Amino acid sequence: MKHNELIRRRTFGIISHPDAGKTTLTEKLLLFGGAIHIAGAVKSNKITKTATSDFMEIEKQRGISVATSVMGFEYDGYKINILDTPGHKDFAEDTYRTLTAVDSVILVIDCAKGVEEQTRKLMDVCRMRSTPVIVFINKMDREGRDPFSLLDELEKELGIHTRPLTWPIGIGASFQGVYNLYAKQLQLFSPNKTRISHDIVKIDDLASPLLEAHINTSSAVKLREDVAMIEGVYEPFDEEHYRGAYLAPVFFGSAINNFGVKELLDTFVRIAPSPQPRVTSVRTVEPEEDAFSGFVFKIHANLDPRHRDRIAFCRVCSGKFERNKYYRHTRLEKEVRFATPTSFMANEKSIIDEAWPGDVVGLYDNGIFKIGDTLTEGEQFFFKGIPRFSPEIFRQLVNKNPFKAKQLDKGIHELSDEGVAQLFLQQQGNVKIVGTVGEMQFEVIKFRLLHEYNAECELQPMNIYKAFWFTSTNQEQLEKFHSLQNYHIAYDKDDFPVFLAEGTWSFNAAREMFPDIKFHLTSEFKNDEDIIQSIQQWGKRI
Ligand SMILES: Nc1nc2c(ncn2[C@@H]2O[C@H](COP(=O)(O)OP(=O)(O)OP(=O)(O)O)[C@@H](O)[C@H]2O)c(=O)[nH]1
Ligand SMILES: [Mg+2]
Repeated sequence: MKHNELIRRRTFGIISHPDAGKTTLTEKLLLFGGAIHIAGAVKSNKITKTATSDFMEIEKQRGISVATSVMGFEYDGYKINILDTPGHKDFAEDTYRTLTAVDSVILVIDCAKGVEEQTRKLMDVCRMRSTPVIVFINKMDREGRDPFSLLDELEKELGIHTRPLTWPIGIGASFQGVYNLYAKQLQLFSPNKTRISHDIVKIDDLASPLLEAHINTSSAVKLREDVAMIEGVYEPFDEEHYRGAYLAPVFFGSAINNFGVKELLDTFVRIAPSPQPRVTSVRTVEPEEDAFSGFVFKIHANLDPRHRDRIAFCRVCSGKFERNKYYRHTRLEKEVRFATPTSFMANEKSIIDEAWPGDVVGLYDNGIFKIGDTLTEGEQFFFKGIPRFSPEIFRQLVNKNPFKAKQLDKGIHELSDEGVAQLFLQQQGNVKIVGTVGEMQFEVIKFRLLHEYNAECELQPMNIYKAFWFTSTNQEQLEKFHSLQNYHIAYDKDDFPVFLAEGTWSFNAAREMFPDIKFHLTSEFKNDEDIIQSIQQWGKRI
C-alpha cells in the first residue's frame, strides 16, 4: 500500500519566464485529469472566467500569476501534484521556495522568444538542486524560431543537454502538427481550445507515402530530413540521464490549443521521479520511512474571501500524514494536531484523512507557522534549503487612516509571514520597514492590505542598500556595533537583528571596523544551532 502510494506520485513545478504559458498549460493538464471540464481562456476579454490556478483578485485583474498555486489530480493511475509558479521576477522568491517542494519541473519556453532572463535564473536553481527538467516549447501556433536553433540555445544558455521526443511540422500559420519520435505517430494540429483531440495517425515508416496523405509534400520532405538529422545528431533518449538532471527531453506544442500536451503528460508520468529524499539539519529523510515528516514552503492568508483563514502549505516528505494525529512542530518544540487538513484543487478545498510523500497538505494556521517550519513524529530536525534572501528595495510603511492602525498592523504581519515581503521593525515596532525584491510586490501588498484588511497605507522610499543579518561570538564587538549603528539596526520577524546599510561603503566600513562580526545575505544561518544560541543570549541582554 505504502509502496504503491509512493511510486504513483509525481509532484512537479511549472516554471518559465513570464507569459510563456504556464497557467494555460496547467489548466490543460487538469483537463486530462477530469479535474475541470472547460478551461477558462487566460487573459481573454471575452471570457470572464479566469484560469483555475489564477484565483487571487489581483491575478484576475492583471492576468498574471503573483503566487504559486497547487493542484492535485489523478491520471492513468498516477496521483499528480502540479505547482504553477509565477514567472515575474518580483515574485521569484515564491517560485524559488516552491522549487524546494517539487521532485521535478516542466520548463515552458515561448517558441518566438527562446531562453529569457528568468529562464536562466530558474534553471540555475534547478541545476543547484539537480532537479530533473522536461522542456515544453509552447505557442507553436504562432510564428517562432527554427526548432534546431532553439534547442542549440537551450543547451548553450542553460547548460543542459536536450533530446527532442516530439518534432514540429511547420510553425505559425503553417503549423500542421507534431511527429512523436518514439511512438512513431503523427499528431495533426487542429485549433481546439477546450476538448482533448484525437487526430492521431500511426506512421511506423516515415518513408511511406502515407505521410503525404496527411501533410503537404514539402512538409513531408522537410520532416524526413529533420528526423534523419535528429537521429544522427542526438543520442537516443536515456531516462536515467533525465532523472540525473543531465538531459532534458523536449516537447513541442501549443498549450492554448491543447496541442502536444497529452504527449507531454503521458511521457511525464512514465519517466518523472516519484517523491525523492530530502536533506535535514540532522540526516537525509527517505520517503519510504514509516514516520511522517514534512515542511511548510508557503503560507497564504485569505485564500477564500468568505473565510479569512490562513493556510500553511505542507509538503509531505516521509511516512503518512493523518488527520487528528499529534505531530511535533520542531521550531516551537510543541505537539500540534490538525482537525481539518485539506487537499488543493485551485480555490476548491476538501478535507482529507491522509496524505503521502509528494502530496501538499493545506493546514489551517492560527499563527503557529512560518515558512520553512518542519513537522515530524517526534524527531528533532529541520528541513534545509528554504532560506530568505536579503531584499533589494526598502520602503517605510506609513498608515493613512489612524482608525485602521490595528488592521494595518495585523495585515502587514500576516503578509510578511506569507513571505510576500519581509518586515523589519525599529523602535519597538513603531517604524515598519518593508523589504521586497521588486516593485510589483509593493503593489500586491497595498492591494491586499486594502482589500483583505481594509487598511490604507503609503510606502515611502528609504535610503537603504541592503539588509545584512549579523552574528558574532565576540560580545564586545556586538555591543559596540549595536550602540554605534543604533539607527541602522532593525529586527526581523524572528527578532534577529539586521544591519541596514546605506551603501557598499557603509557596509565595507562596518566590516573593517568589526572583523569578528559575520554578515549574512540569506537567513540560512538560522539553521545553525550554535549561532542561534549565541544570538538568543545576546537578545536577552539588550
Ligand atoms: N498563441 C498562443 N498563445 C498562448 C499559448 N499558450 C498561452 N498563450 C497565451 O499567452 C499568454 C500568457 O499565458 P499564461 O498561461 O498566463 O502565462 P504564464 O506563464 O502563466 O504567465 P505568468 O504566470 O504571469 O508568468 C496568455 O494570453 C495565453 O492565452 C499558445 O499555445 N499559443
Ligand atoms: Mg501564470
